[in-house]
Formats: sequence, C-alpha cells, structure tokens
Amino acid sequence: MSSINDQLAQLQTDSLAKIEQVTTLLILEDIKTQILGKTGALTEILKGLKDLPNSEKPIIGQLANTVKTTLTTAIDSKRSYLEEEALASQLAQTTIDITLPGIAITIGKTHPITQTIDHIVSLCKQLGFSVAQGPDIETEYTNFEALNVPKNHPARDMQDTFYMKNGNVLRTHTSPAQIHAMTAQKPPIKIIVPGKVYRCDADVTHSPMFHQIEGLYVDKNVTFAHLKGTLEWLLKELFGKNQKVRFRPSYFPFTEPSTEVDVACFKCNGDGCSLCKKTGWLEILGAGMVNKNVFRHVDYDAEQFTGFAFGLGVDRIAMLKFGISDIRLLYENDIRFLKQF
Ligand code: FA5
Repeated sequence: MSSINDQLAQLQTDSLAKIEQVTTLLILEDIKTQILGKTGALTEILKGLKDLPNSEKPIIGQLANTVKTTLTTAIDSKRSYLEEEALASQLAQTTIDITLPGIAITIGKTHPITQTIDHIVSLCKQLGFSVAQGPDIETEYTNFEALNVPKNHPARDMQDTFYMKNGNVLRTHTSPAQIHAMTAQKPPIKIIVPGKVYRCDADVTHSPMFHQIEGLYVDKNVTFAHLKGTLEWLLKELFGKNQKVRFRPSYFPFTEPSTEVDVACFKCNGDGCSLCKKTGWLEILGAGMVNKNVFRHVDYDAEQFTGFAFGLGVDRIAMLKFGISDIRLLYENDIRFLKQF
C-alpha cells in the first residue's frame, strides 16, 4: 500500500511542477494526456490496486480521486491562464492607433434639381399655393382629352409621348394634375404640383425625363394680370431683379390666351450661342388662362369662375440658376459635378 501511496504522492508533486512550467496550450493538453489519459501515469499506478488487500482498496481509491481532482483543477486553471494570456497578446498586436488620420466621410448634398424645386415651392407657398400630387402614369383622357387635346389634334405632336402597351401614357407634362385636382375639389383652388414628366426628346436642353411644376389658380375674377404679376414676382425672386425676362404670345390647347416665358441665356447673356440655339433666350415656362373647354370637362362653371395655370420647366431653371450648360449633366450622377452645388 505504501508504495502506491508514495507513487500517487510523487505523481502529484511531479505533475504540479510540470503544469506550473507549461507555457503553451498545446503542451498542456499533451501533459494532461500523459497524466490523466486512458494509458496515462495515473492509470498505470492504479493497475497495482488489484494486488492490495480489500481493506486498503477504498483508502487508496479515495486518495487516487483526490490526486486526480487536484491535477484536473491545476490543469484547468493553467488552461484559463494561458487562454487569457493568448487573448491579451492578440489584442496587444491589434491595438488601434488612434493618432492615425481617419477616413473622411463624404457628406451628401441636395441635388440641384431638388434644391430648385424646394426653392420654387417655398416661394409659391408665400403666395398662398398649397402643394398637390399627381401620378406619373396617366390615361390619354387626363393627359390630353380633358385638357382640350382631342384624338388626332395636331397639338399632340407638340409633346413626343411615351405610350404604354395598355394605352396609357407616361405623363408628358404636369398639366393632367389640374384635371385630378379640379375633379376632386370645387373652386377656389390654388395649387402647385411638382413632378417628373417624360418625353421622347434628348439634347443639351431636352431630357427624356425632366421636371415641371404646375401651378393652378381658379376663383372668381382671376385675370391675366394676376398671372403676369405672379410669374414676374416668382422670376425676380428666382433670378434677381436684373435678369432679362420676356413674355411671348404662344398656344396651348388648355389655356386661352397663352404665353411662354423666356429668360436671357446665361451663357451668352442674350447674344446667341449654341445653348440657346442662337436666339439669346431660354424658354422656361408655359402659361395662360384656363380654357373654358377644360372647365367643362371638370364640371366647373365657366361663367362664374376664371383661372390661370402655368407649367415651369424645373431643369431649365436649375441650368440658369447654376450655370449648367448641358441638361444631361443633371442625370449622370457624377459626384464631381454634384459636389459643386
Ligand atoms: C407644357 O408642358 C405645358 N403643360 C405648360 C403649361 C402649363 C402651359 C399650364 C399652360 C398652362 P411645354 O411643353 O412648353 O409646356 O413645357 C413647359 C416647360 O418645360 C418648357 O418651357 C421647358 O422649360 C420645359 N421642357 C419642355 N420639354 C423639355 C425637355 N425635354 N427637357 C427639359 N425641359 C423641358
């Protein structure tokens, strides 16, 4: 008995010393197998148990368990220590140097088109207009017929239309929003409708998708003077008092009389250049007094009410405001271009 007893004591002392000196997790696992594994030192010693008298077996068995627990505890605590040490050294290697310059975060800006829409909307609100919406897809009826442009009318050629397979159209202007608004509400009505419009048209001043802001004011005694005063004030606020502006007689089936407004070309200051097609002017809006035939479509009493409407070309206004000489730049999403506004 004393021999096994001694062997167990010796195993414990030697093993604790070895565990104490271990420096890596790999070696620790190796030592564990050598001591406590199926064919390890402890198992070897316990093979002698069978030769002991029965009375001594439980005492030695108990001792063996104590040794096993002591060594297992020592191995476990050494393992925790080594793991913590490995983690600490890994963290030390990956420390962030907070003195290094950071990566600059680019801050987005409002697109020049949106800036222009926001500006015009805020000016119109000062005049008492409220903001309404209309859909991008319209029926031929709302986009044309209700606006006094019957089928086969030559005025349909004024706007190169994108037709859909089901016969609907991508709205060619924001004017159908007039029909939606007047169908839903009786006069007085004073709204603006900003939105995207679509035409099969592309060059330096024409884009297949562009933006308009529709204006509509219907009440008793609304006259052309109200229209002219509104637009003159709006354009002065937008471009400054010195900007040259002209009103020209024009034709729209949905207004009578009608006008178009041009602003002196910013590129040549009115002398004539490729941007303004040698005219010295850029057309920015169409307008007029609402045609009585339109009132008939929405069941408004044309004897009692009059109204004016206008359609501003937002992209052209943005080009003038920011000095952009090609409308397509607005849609290329080149960050170097957009950063400038
Ligand atoms: C119209 O679209 C009328 N609905 C405007 C209107 C409304 C008249 C209410 C009377 C009453 P026009 O096709 O001229 O009109 O277009 C209006 C403005 O949109 C033009 O003055 C121009 O500034 C702009 N515009 C027209 N086509 C394009 C295009 N392809 N790209 C960019 N801007 C355009």
